[in-house]
Amino acid sequence: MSKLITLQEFILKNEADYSFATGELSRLLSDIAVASKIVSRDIRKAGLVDHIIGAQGGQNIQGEEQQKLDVIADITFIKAFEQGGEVCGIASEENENFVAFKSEKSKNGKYVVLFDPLDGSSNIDVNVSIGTIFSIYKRLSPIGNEATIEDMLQPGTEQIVAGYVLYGSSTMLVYTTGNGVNGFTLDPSIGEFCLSHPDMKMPEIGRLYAMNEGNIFECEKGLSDYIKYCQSRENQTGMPYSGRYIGSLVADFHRNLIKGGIYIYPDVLSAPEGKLRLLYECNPLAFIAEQAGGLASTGRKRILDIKPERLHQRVPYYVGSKLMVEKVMQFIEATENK
Ligand code: P6P
Repeated sequence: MSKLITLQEFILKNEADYSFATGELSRLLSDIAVASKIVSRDIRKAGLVDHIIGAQGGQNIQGEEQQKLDVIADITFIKAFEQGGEVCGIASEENENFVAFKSEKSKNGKYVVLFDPLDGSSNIDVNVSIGTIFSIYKRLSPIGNEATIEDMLQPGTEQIVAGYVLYGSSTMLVYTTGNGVNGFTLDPSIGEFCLSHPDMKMPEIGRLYAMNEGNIFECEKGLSDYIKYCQSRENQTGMPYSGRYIGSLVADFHRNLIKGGIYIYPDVLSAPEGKLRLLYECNPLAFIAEQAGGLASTGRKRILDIKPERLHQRVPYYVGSKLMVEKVMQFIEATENK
């Protein structure tokens, strides 16, 4: 039986991966792990404690009805970042503006974190897996000052850490520091994340495509042609792919990371820029995808190269197995060049 390696041990063992860190980043990753355990605990009891389940009654910046767990998760992560002292500011799906922490300790923090505290939260009431997505950057503004908007609007190529927590049949934390992707499963009996998926690699091709096909008549022809290709025997595997759409990005992404597949959320009439947010959904998962051998594109350009202009900027999103993302881009280009 292989030795049990906890997340803590793994972080310390790999601290040399990021030369400029002198322990702060390790502490920040540990803070994220603790906050994830708290959120996992709250989610696991959501069905039992009626004061949690259901809508909070407010709306977030996206105009989406806030579930109580959204708000609780957002507060839990913000507290962890503010109290840890490694982070000078954050941006989150649940907050219209970025938050620059005010304490002297936080103003000396080296990092900013952009995160979606609970993506897919509309699935909470129907007991479908949901997730947290996070992205860590080195601050650009001078240490000792408050964080600035420029700290938040960095291209995805500048990420130093990206990760997600999947609250599924088990709770998993998957992250990269730019040296591959590793997955940890929470063992509730000891309260530790344990290394369960070392050096994760996304299969070059898979037979699963994840898209809300209710949008099929609203998307561009190149994409609808690609979906027909997936459903035919003309595709790269010679067998029709299976449509698998959970409606929860982290769950769909994680399945494709393990089995191979593609997740698609295009620009459609009802969402002309796409639905997913660049900074705290698309960029972190794009970093992980590329580190695992996959790709992430708008259908025309690499996600990580985009220079962000707004905190809650949306982009069309194609992410997953390399050969599948390349193929849909060929379909889109072919239609454009007709
Ligand atoms: P639709 C959840 O709100 C989310 O951001 C992703 O987790 C999910 O993949 C997508 O939106 C679902 O959107 O329009 O298909 O319901």
